[in-house]
Amino acid sequence: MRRLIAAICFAIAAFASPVLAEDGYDLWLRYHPVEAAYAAQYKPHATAIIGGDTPILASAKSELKRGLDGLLAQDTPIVSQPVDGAIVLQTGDTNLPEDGFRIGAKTLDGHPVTVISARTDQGALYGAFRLLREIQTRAALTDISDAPKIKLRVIDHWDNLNGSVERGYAGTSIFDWWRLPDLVDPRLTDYARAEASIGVNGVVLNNVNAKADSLTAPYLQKTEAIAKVFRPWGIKVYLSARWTAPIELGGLKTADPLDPAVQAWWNAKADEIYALIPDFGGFLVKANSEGEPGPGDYGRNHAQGANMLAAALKPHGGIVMWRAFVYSEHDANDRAKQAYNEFKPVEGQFADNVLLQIKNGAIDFQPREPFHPLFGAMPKTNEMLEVQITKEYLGQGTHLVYQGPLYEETLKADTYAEGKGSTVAKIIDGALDHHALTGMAGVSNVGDDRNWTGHDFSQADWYAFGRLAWDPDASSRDIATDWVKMTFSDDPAFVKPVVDMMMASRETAANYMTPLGLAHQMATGHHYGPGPWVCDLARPEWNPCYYAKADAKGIGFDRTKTGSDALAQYAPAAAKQWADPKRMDERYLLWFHHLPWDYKVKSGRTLWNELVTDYDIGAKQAAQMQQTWAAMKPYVDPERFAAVSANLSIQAREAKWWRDASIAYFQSKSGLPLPTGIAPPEHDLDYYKSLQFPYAPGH
Ligand code: BDP
Repeated sequence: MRRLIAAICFAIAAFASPVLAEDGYDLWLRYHPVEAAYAAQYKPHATAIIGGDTPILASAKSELKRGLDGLLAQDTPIVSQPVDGAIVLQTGDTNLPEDGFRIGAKTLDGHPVTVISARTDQGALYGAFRLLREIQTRAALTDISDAPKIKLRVIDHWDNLNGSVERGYAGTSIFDWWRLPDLVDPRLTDYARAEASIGVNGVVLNNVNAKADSLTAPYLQKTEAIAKVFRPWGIKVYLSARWTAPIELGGLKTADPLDPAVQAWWNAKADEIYALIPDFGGFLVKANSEGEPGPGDYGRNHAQGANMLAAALKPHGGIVMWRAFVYSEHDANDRAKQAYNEFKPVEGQFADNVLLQIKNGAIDFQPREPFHPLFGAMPKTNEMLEVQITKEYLGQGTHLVYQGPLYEETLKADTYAEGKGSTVAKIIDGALDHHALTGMAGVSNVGDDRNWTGHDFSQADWYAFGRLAWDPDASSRDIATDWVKMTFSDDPAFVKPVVDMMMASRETAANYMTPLGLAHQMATGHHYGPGPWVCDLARPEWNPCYYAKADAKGIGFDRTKTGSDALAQYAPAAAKQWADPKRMDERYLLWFHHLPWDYKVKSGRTLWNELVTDYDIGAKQAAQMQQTWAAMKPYVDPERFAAVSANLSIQAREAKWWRDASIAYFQSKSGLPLPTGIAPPEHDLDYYKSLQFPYAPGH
C-alpha cells in the first residue's frame, strides 16, 4: 500500500512538474500554460478570435488559437460576430505602415474587444505573434504599436540539392528536393511559422554556390511547392542564381550580360518562374567570388551583371541581392580591401531593384571584425547587411556563443559616412540616404535536427536575427531575455544568469579563438578548431599565417599607411578610432596593427603576455559556463538540460584546445616564456598540428 501511495505521489509530482521532457522542436513557440494569476488577468481579454479568411489571416487566427489555448489553458473559439473580450484582427488601416500593426482596446458593436489593426494581412499576422509574445514574456496588458524598419528580412539557406548544407551543423537540409513536389514535409509549415513569428518575410532556398539545376522546370515545380507552404505565412521564396545558367541550361555560348541572347534567356526564365510563382522574390547572386562564375569573366562589372538580372525581374516586381563578398587570387591587395576596390567604382550604377548584400566585416564572419568599409561608402546604392547565423567560425554546432551582441555591434557601429550617427543600422534601414528598398539577410543555421539548430542555444541566434532585422536598433540583451523566457522559463532565478552567460559568450569565444583582433586562425576547409600554423595553401589569403603575420619580432596585420592602408577605406572619423594603437579599442588591435611582442598594452602587460592571458581567460570562461548551467537544472526539462550540458563540456574541452594550440604556436614564434601563473599547453605544437578531422561537418 505504502509503495502504491509513493508511486501515485511520484506520478502526480512528475505530472505537475514544470519541467517535462522537451526536445526543442517548438522553439520559442512552446505556448506552455502561464501561471494561473497571470492567466486570470488575460482571459477576459482573450475570450474569442475574430478575423477575415484570407490565407494569411487564417494563419494568424490559427496561431492565436494555438497560442491562447496553450498559454491560458483554454479552448478559444474562432467566431464571426463580436463578443465581449474578443481579439479582433482588422486590416486595411491605411494610417499604418506596411506590415506594421497596432494592438489596443476598442468597442465594437457595443462589445469591449482587443483589436489588432494593420494595413496588410501580414501586419495582422505579426500583430498576432506579438500579442502571444507579450503573454509568453508576462508583459503587462498595454497598447502596442510597431512596424518593421527594414523591408526585406531574409534567411539565406546554403542548402544543396543533394540535401547537404554548406556550413550546416544541424543535420541535413529541411528541403527534401528529391521527393518534392509530391511529398511536402509538414515540418515546413512549422518552419514558416517560426520565421513569421520573428518577422522574416523571405527565404532563399539554395546555396549561393549555386547549381543551375535549381532553375530547370522540374526544380521550379519543387520551389513552387515550397512557396505554397510559405505564402500563408507571408514569406516569399527566392533562389540563388548560377551565373552561367544560360550556357549550362540554355546551350548558349556565353553568359555575357550585354549579349542580347543572354538577356533574352534570363527574361524568358523570369517569365517562366513568375507564371508558376507570381510572388517569387527574386535572385541572390554570388558572382566572381571563390571560383563562382560572373560578369567579370566577360569583362563586365558587377553593376552590368546585376542590372541584367534586375531588368528581367523588374516587370514582375522581383529584386536582385548581389553579394559583395568578392576577393581574387589575382589581386595581391589585402583581402580586406578587395570588395571595396571592386564596388566603389560602380557606385550609382545599380538599378533600383538591386541591393548590394554586404557581410558585416570585410573578411568573413570572424568572431570579431570591424564593420565592412562598404557601409556608407555607396550612398546611392541599396545596401543590405548579411550576417551568418550558422556558426562556421564560432564553434559551429557545439559551442554556446550567442551572436546577438555581434550583430548589435555591427548595427550600432558608426561609419561617420555622413557625420556622427551614420550607423550601419541607419544605412541598412534606409534612413540615412532615404532608400525604400532595404534589407538584412542571415545565413541559416537550420537543419533537420529535431531541435532545428543542433545546439539548443543556437536557436537564439536565429531568433535574434529576426528581431534585429525587424528593428536594427533593438538591444541584443532584451532579445535574449525574451528568448530565454519563451524558450525555457521566465523564472528570474533562471533568466538573469542565463542571459548574462549568453551576453558574455561571444567575448569568451573571441578570447579563446582570436583575441585582440586576430582573425581567421581556423583549420583549413572545415574551419573546425585551431590552425594558426597553416601557411602553405595555394592562395595567400586562405592561410591563417596571412592574417596573424606572427614572427620572432611581433604579430598583427598592419592596415595603416605603413601597411595595406585598409584604414583609408573608412571615413576619416571612423578610421581615426583605429589609427593609433595607444588610443583604440584593443579588441581590434591586431586587425589594424603589427606590433612588437614587447609592446605595452593598456593593462600594462606586454602584448605577448596579454595575448596569452586572453587565451587563458577565454578557456576559463568557457569552463565556467558549465557551472552556471549546472545550477540551472531545477528550471529546465531533463532532455534539453542534458543536451546543453553535453555541448558545454565539448565547448570547455575545445576552448582549452584552442588556447593550448594557439599558445604553443605563437610561442614557437615569439620564443618568450609564459607569464607567471599561466599553465603551459598540455601537448607540444606537433601534436596540435597532427590532428586531422576529415569528417568535420558542414564542409
Ligand atoms: C565562407 C564560407 C563558404 C561560403 C562563403 C560565401 O566558408 O563556404 O561559400 O563564405 O559566403 O564563409 O560565399
